[in-house]
Amino acid sequence: MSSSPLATYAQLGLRQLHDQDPELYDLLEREHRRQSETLAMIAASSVAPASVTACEGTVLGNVTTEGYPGARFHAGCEVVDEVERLAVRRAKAAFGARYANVQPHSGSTANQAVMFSLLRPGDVLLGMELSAGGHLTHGSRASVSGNYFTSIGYGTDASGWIDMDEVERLSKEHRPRLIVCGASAYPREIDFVRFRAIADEVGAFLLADISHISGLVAAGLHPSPVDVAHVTTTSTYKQLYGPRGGLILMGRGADTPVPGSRRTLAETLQSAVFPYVQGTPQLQAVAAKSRALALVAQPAFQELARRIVSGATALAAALSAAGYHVLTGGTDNHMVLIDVSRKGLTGLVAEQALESCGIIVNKNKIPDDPHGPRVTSGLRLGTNHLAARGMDTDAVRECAALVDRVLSSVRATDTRTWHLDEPIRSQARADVTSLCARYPLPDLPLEAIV
Ligand code: DSN
Repeated sequence: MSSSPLATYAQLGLRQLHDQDPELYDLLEREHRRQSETLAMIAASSVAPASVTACEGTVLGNVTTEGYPGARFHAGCEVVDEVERLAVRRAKAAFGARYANVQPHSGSTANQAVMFSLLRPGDVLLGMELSAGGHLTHGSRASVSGNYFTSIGYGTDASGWIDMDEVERLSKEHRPRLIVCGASAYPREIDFVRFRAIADEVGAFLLADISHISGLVAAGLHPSPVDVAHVTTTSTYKQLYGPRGGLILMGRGADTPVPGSRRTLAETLQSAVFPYVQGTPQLQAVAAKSRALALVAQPAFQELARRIVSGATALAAALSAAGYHVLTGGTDNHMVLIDVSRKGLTGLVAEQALESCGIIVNKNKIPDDPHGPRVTSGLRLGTNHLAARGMDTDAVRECAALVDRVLSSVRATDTRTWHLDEPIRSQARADVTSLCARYPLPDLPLEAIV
């Protein structure tokens, strides 16, 4: 293997980078070290195994083509056709889907393909408000989805639970053509069945964007929307531990006729990705998705998924016991949302103080938040990384204690500035470094290759 053309090419690339471009090589090394030595608790990310990342550095990236396997617009595709067919088979197997499209460059592009093929400009789209935990692409005014379509937003109640009665009321009032469920900041199970019943009642399509919870769905730890929604989308770099990219999936909905056309949903979505919103696929990313999906099918992934959920449950309980207001009172998935305003902090101050100690989280808006998205009153924490490090619930409780130690010690001087005594900061940083060393990321240092 070490002298195969593939391995030689990968090693040569790193060696050339090291020798010929030390400035860039050093930056890559620094980032490698930063990820190893900090506690990432960003709910929207994970860590791709080295074999996934290796696929992205291969010569598949040199193949320019358009179309799908067996129907390309360029020659030279006999190998990449097999790569893409394998990825499609693995995506269908991982989610029990009848249809899978592995070409979307991201979850956002996957959502665009669905929206731009099923809606006309001005059609009504009902999605979760960004400020309530939805996603930019679900109809936010800041995104194309909230400008080309007439976007209506549903939210949560004051405790943070999706208000399904509001979803039903808004659906009956505005008669959307598409309802979007799925969130980027929501710690509870999503009731796909009720969403579908509402969609059917008003004649809407239902799109489930499971980007945040797709690993739990694949592992059977969250109900699957694949046979419930008309279309399901996900990004591949969050809970699938894959590369940057997206997937479109369909179960029973695949054969649904699209009103006003002679095509099924599967046929419509196939041409929505190419040629409607994308051109050349990134075949190196398709290979990396395929590798990640193979890992999702292994028993070890079930164990990882269980650790994600038990870790988040332990994190929510520990923070709650330490006096934090945990939205919805807990979590069903990988995510915990806390209100830091009751500790006299903004989300921005809490995020920055934690980062100075090597704990990486993100500020997040909470219901009725008086602050904008760059300040906020909340924090979003997640356990995808902690689970990948092999942390059990005791180790997660150590993380919670570190978070609490920093947030109890930092003093906000206003909404954006703060002070943390240096001895407290440096002790917390040292404790984070030692926790990271006890639970190392499963990776391969660059030095071992060069
Ligand atoms: N959707 C954004 C988030 O949840 O943070 C990025 O993936």
